[in-house]
Amino acid sequence: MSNQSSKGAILFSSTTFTENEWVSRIKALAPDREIFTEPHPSVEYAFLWKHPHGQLKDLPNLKVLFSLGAGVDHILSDKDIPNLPIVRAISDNLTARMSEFVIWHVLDHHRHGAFYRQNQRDNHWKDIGYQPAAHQIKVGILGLGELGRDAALKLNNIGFEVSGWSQSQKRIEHVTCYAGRENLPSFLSELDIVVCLLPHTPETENILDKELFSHLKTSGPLGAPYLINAGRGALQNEDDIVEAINASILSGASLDVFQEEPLAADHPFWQMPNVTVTPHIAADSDPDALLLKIIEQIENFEAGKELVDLVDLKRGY
Ligand code: NDP
Ligand code: OXD
Repeated sequence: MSNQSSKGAILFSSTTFTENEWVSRIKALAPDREIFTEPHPSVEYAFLWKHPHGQLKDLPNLKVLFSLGAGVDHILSDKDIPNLPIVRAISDNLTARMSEFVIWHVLDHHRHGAFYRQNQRDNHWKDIGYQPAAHQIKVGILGLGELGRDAALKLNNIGFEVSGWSQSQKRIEHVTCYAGRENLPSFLSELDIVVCLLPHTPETENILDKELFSHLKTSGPLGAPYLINAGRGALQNEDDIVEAINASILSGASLDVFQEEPLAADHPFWQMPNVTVTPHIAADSDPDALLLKIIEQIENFEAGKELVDLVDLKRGY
């Protein structure tokens, strides 16, 4: 697994990514570095996606932790992480993939995809009646960071009326921006489609619950609003989502992330006709694009430059 070198060694650690595939990609991009898949005292950089917790605590030469995803909850939930800079994945490739996912599902709800798929299964030629245009549909994005902002701009380009909500006030052309908990109810009260692209932090955990749904309007051009969550499963109260759909508080949902992944085979979501389940693939992006950026960062760091895309440990994202 290793080749001799004086350049900083890398630890690749993941409980879910295919080790051989990732290690061979890292080797190809950083042929002059040792690569370990188990903790080793010479390791200087850790590439992490859901690593076994506790593994990083006694590595004397470790300098930087790199998340192989945009989210860093998988690192920060390890009580034994050393106090070192954490760099998260930000790449145009990943951002573009997420926007594809969001647009796919917004359009599916806007154009009543679940209704027409069911009619096809029933050999039933029937239209929905009046089909509103994109400009009549209000899409709101929880989270206006790297991913939310790009999705907002692209949805606006298609013609949707777009708003967004974040911690700090944003200014984005053609997008109505709300900030702070106190403005969450008024943001929600207008929406036909709610898209969640928040990180998982203590403040956002379980935010998609019945209290939040109580601020949604009860009807609009699509009927009750739809929910799309591609942030994290820990953001959603799954019982409340099932209940809200059964009570027609939500018309349906597209869910890419779950409290427990993989989603249990007996979870009600699988059988709900107006719920689309995808297996955490929303921003399934090119590993080489992510790795190339990380290796470049390491080279720059070793040349004395500042790290970029750092996690703010106080905010937790
Ligand atoms: P960013 O850190 O760039 O953006 C996060 C956004 O959420 C910011 O606008 C931030 O506000 C806002 N936010 C955070 N906490 C709060 C809060 N308490 N109240 C209001 N707004 C809040 O993250 P990304 O856009 O890069 O990624 C977002 C998340 O998407 C990731 O953390 C990850 O969980 C998820 N993800 C999922 C993927 C998938 O395949 N399903 C793939 C990639 C990411 P502010 O701007 O003011 O700081
Ligand atoms: C990520 C993810 O955070 O894939 O990048 O969920």
